[in-house]
Amino acid sequence: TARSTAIFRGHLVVIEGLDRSGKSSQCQLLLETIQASRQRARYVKFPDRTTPTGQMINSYLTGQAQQDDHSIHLLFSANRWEAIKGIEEDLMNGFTVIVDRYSFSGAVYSAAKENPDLSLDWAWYPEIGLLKPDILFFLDISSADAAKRGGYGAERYETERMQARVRTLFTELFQRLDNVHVRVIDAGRSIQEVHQAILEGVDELPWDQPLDMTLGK
Ligand code: T5A
Ligand code: NA
Repeated sequence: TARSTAIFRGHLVVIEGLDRSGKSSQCQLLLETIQASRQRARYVKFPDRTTPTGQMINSYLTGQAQQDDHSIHLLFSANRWEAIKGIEEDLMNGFTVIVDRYSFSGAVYSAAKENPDLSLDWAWYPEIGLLKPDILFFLDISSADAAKRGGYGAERYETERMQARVRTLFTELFQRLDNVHVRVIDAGRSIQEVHQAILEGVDELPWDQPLDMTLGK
């Protein structure tokens, strides 16, 4: 039978990774490639520093403001929750939504602070019930390769000790979340090679799956 005018929803594609692993570069390339093939796509970055919660987060990250560890953690989470309805609408309108950092960064960076009252479990909890990505690409890079891309910047979490803990915790979190489709990508390769690896994963995604709001359940 002829395929009717059924419009499939877009894919929720999340790109996570260590600092300077090339997330933003890859999101941009993926966006361009999808749009060049005449499909609809949008780019979303977390934290979104433009909203009121995002402005508070930005002040914290740049050292202009102090925050309790739990309080800043919940602001990062709120910054996602306030965006999720819009993302859902875009997906239902057929846009592939490319997300630059998501709940996984959210849990891992807070838990990496070694605050005994802020475990990975505690940090994950506020993310439960957000949209589950159709695929999550984890851009993995050794600290040596990352260092070649320029020194750490001035923002709060950009220290070697913090980065090492973040890497360990990402692995721990992915092991726990056995229903999330995670693909680890060697991000030490050229920008084009990494792009090809991501495209292969995106091209394999089915088009007929319902939206899944069960992240972490
Ligand atoms: N955070 C975030 C939380 O604590 N909780 C949360 O909930 C969230 C969402 C800000 C901080 O907030 C934390 C995590 C962060 O510490 P951010 O704004 O995403 O988060 O951080 P950014 O500084 O924007 O991102 P990164 O520094 O991690 O950079 P990217 O996006 O990974 O890397 P990109 O693409 O900008 O590339 C970096 C450099 O490397 C080059 C690029 O040209 C660029 O110069 N490059 C390559 N060079 C060689 N080979 C390749 N394959 C390359 N790919 C890129
Ligand atoms: Na970035």
